[in-house]
Amino acid sequence: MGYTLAQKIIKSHLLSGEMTVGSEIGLRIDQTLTQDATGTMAYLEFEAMGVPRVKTERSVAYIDHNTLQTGFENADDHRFIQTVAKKHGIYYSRPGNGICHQVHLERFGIPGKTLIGSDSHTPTGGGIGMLAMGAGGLDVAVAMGGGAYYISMPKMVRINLTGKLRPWVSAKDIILEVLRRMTVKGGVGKIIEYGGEGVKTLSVPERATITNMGAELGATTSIFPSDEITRSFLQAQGREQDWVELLPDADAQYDEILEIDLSSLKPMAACPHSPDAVKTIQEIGPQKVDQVCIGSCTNSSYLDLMRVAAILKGKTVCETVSLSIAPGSKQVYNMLAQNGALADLIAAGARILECACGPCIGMGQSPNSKGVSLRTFNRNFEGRSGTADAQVYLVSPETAAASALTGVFTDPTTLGDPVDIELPSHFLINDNMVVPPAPVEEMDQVEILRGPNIKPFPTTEPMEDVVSAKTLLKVGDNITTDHIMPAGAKILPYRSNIPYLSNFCFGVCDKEFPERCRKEGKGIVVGGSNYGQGSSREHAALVPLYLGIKAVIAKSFARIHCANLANAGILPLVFLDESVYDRIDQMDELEIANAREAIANGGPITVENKTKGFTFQVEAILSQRQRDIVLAGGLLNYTREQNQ
Ligand code: MIC
Ligand code: SF4
Repeated sequence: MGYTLAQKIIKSHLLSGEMTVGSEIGLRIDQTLTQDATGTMAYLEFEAMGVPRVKTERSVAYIDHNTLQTGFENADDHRFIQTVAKKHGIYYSRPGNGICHQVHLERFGIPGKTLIGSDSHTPTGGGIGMLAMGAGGLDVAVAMGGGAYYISMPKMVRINLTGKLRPWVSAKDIILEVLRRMTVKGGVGKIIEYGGEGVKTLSVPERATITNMGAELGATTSIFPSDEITRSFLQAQGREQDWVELLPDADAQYDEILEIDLSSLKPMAACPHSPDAVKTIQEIGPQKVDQVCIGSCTNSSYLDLMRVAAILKGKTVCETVSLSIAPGSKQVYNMLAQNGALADLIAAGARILECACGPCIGMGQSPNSKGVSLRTFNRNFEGRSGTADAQVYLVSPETAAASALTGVFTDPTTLGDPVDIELPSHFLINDNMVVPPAPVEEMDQVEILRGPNIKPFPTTEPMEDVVSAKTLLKVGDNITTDHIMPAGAKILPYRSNIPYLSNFCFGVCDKEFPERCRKEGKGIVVGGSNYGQGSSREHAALVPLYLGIKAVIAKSFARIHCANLANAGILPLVFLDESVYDRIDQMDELEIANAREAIANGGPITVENKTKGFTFQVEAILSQRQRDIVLAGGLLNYTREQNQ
């Protein structure tokens, strides 16, 4: 039997385990990336491991999230990351150089290599045939130290693309269609491989839009073949030597197959507040729009912004709309400046932002009250924009630009003659904003500079014999890490200050939660299905840990968050009978007797609801290795134990 594309890369990087669906496999990691919002913590963890120099082929530290700098905190954290990078063998992409995923695709990604990043949109690298996955900061730290990255062997899904997109229909519409069909939990435990004749009609940036937003399916990752199109992209980036051909075997077996006829797709939008609430622009109708934001790691490539510039050229943004545009990288920005497209954007009235995540993570550009905001981003979770009652829709750059001009939802297919933009045969290459690490012989002299915002991360104790605590919060389905640990301009600067962050934990759901935790000293959270979807931020585990949360009992978990809970030493438990969820109320006291023994042995675990007087069963969806990690009180303790 032949192999799929992903299976081939897994096979060539397999350090432990069997490639059978659901069993834990350990992978050798060739490349890592971090961004600043998760990076500070990841490098503190890397330092705690005591490895002098990274053991990967390439590790890059990007600064792209926390670039508002409204106080000393961000600048201090950037300086910390810059000095850590210099000392320990990591390349440092300076603020202004662009969004990690866009820059990594342009300058560092290599087909057939493995990449993990402390950011859930790391699968963007699948656009050039990498096996690229989002992970918690601690897992990235371990990989930088030469350790394996563990996942459970995913199922393989093939999405067959046929036909060709009609003019004005975009790669964003393809991934919105996939989200519409599969939903935000449809990809959990799966790798999505794109194939079929339609693949040949998509450029690398278009493929990267699709693999990027595959994160919203909950998928382990998404991947495209590495073909002639990949080769010309790498050639245009001056990196043809990095190209290898990578195709699935003709007799590869897939667990699921989906067909999408590209020529049947229409411009679409994901409606508030979920990336899978997809409708066509025509179905939504000509509703009023208050704000349009173009950018983010999903849609900020040269191709995207050239199309936007062509639509805006010679026109004026509607007087009731605020349009902001953030180019994805310095390369894109510089090329637009050189060829005049930037002038067209400025002349039309666009507010040009620096090359960074910006509004996507609530760093500025929060919409007006109840404002309708059309964004080319990948997430529209409630409150993420910084305005609690904003209505955020996710759309293609073409739909965004067309709507910015009219002030209402506008289907770009009504714009008339298509704009035909080709990828350049040579991108502008200038890596002067990437600082290389110090040579080995000089690394000891590099001093690491720490600001007062950097606080030690929470320490943990080995798990107790009996886990007994009150249900301090009960939440519903699809709780995101933005609910658990919000981001945005007011909080994001404190990512290296867990005690301060704890004041905002679950703030979107229940402002009293942190206080309740402090009063009770320990607690359990009860959740619905797909608990912890979205970001890779390990703060969504470290902060609850700091607040005394011992276990989360949910109907199901998102992959990265589940691993982050285990790494932090918090028990992720799933109900064996989901209907029990309805019988538990906030403040019910739950107890697991013999918890250590039950975790060590595996299998069903009995929980007593002491308040209501009944018992029910749960299961820890953990590998043997993760059971040992939880028993040790988290991955750092476990690693220390292993090294003793
Ligand atoms: C996001 O898009 O939610 C983020 C901000 O990029 C996160 C990382 C973070 O929370 O720092 C992600 O996607 O992992
Ligand atoms: Fe940055 Fe937004 Fe991409 Fe996250 S999704 S990496 S915040 S641009």
